[in-house]
Amino acid sequence: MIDVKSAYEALVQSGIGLFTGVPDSLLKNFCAYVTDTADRRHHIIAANEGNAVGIAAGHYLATGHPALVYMQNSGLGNTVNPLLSLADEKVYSIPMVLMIGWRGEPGVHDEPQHVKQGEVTLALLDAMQIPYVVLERVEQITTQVALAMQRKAPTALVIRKGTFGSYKLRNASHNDNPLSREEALKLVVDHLRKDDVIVSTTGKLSRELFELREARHEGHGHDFLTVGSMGHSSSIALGIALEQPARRVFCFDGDGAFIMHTGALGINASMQPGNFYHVLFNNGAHESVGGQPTIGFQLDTTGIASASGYRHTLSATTADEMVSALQQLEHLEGPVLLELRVAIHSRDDLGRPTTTPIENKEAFMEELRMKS
Ligand SMILES: Cc1ncc(C[n+]2csc(CCOP(=O)(O)OP(=O)(O)O)c2C)c(N)n1
Repeated sequence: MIDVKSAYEALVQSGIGLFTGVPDSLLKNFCAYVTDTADRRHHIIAANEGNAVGIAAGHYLATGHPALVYMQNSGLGNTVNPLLSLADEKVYSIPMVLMIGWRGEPGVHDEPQHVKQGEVTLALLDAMQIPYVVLERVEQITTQVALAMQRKAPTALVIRKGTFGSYKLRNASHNDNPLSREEALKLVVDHLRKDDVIVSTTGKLSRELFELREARHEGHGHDFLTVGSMGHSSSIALGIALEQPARRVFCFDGDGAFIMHTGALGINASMQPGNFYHVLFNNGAHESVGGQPTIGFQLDTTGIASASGYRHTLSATTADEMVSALQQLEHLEGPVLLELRVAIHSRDDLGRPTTTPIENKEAFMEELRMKS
């Protein structure tokens, strides 16, 4: 086990000038240490992992120092283009070090969305010709930074579950919103019509929705749980809404996911689906992977939606405001964005879906067939 302080110090001493990335539960302790230790200008939680590669490239151009780009292996896909067409030796040859949380490592039990990603993580790095080590000793950090500088190209540190020792975040994000995400979710589900369908985002929101349906004995056929593919739920909902005009299609989004691919909003709006309702559960954090802050409350999310062309936007914080907004929704034609400002909280005993993604898809498609 590597102590996060030693890892951080090894990175800084070997010349890493900036930390940027998207948090991951396997990197939770490391990210917490960076949040508490690096100054605000030198730690940037990015919109998506490709965004972080861009920031790292800019940092190198301006300073000659490499940056560390941290991510879950799910985020590798978001980095492929800037790694190969910007940082690669055959283009601008820009050194940086990737720190990649290896979810779904073969032989280690993990959720379905991580299995294939885990199987191909090392092969993806091989295909991109990025030299990597699976981190076991702190000295490997120094070597990988030196290698990035010597090759003037990206190198990687692959992080297994349990690699880093524990660390408790001192500067944890906090907000004063009265309702938890799960309480707000219950209010929304209370206001749904029988035929409404939901596409819910990656992380604990989908797990809470699954448990709520179980508790209410309602089945899961109305819900598509986007267990992976963070940031794409509203696009999935758009694809459905356009083909199912007779029913309301909801996207239940998180702020981290919303920010990850905000361009999707303009595309959603450009099609003007009258049956499209985008509910953003904004807690200003990546709560599902450790509560690291997002820019959720610095952004005018309803302003972005209106400027993108959504027909109506609403924002609510208290239970009364949420109920009133949900009642208004009954009379509003989409596309609508409803922002629900919620606390950073989840239950310790929150379970995971007990059905497989394929079962979820089949039940959902069966429901869609009934009204198409
Ligand atoms: C491309 C990608 N990057 C990172 C992750 C890891 N991840 C899973 S859930 C999550 C946080 C989601 O935050 P948000 O949308 O704000 O929802 P919250 O958990 O706060 O409700 C992250 C970063 C991922 N699944 N996919």
